[in-house]
Amino acid sequence: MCKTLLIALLSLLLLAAQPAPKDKPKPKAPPTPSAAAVSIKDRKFTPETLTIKKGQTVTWTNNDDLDHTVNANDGSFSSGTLKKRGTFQYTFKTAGKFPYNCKLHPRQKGTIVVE
Ligand SMILES: [Cu+2]
Repeated sequence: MCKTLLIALLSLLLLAAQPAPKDKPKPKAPPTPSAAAVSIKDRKFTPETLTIKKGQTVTWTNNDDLDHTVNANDGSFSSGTLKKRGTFQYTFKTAGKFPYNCKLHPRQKGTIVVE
C-alpha cells in the first residue's frame, strides 16, 4: 500500500517535472512591408540598388550634410528637396525596375527593383 502510494507520488512528481510543451515554432513572418530603407550619404544612395517586394514602402533618409532629392527617372515619384535628416517614402505597387536620381547631383543615382 505504502509502496503503491510512493510510486503514485513519484509518478506525479515526474509528470510535474516534465518541461512544459514548448510553443510550436512560429511560422516565419513575411518580411515587414515597410522595412525597406535607403540612406543618402556622401552624395550616394545606399544601397544603390535595392530589391523589394511589390507593395513595399521604401524610406529614403538624407544622412548627408547636403540637400538631396529622390526623383524617379520616369517621373513617377519625386521627393522635392530633402534637407538633412529629411525623409521621403514611396510605396511600389507594380513590379519592375525603377531607376531614380538626385536632381542636385547628376552622378547620384539609384535603382529600386520591385519583384
Ligand atoms: Cu544629391
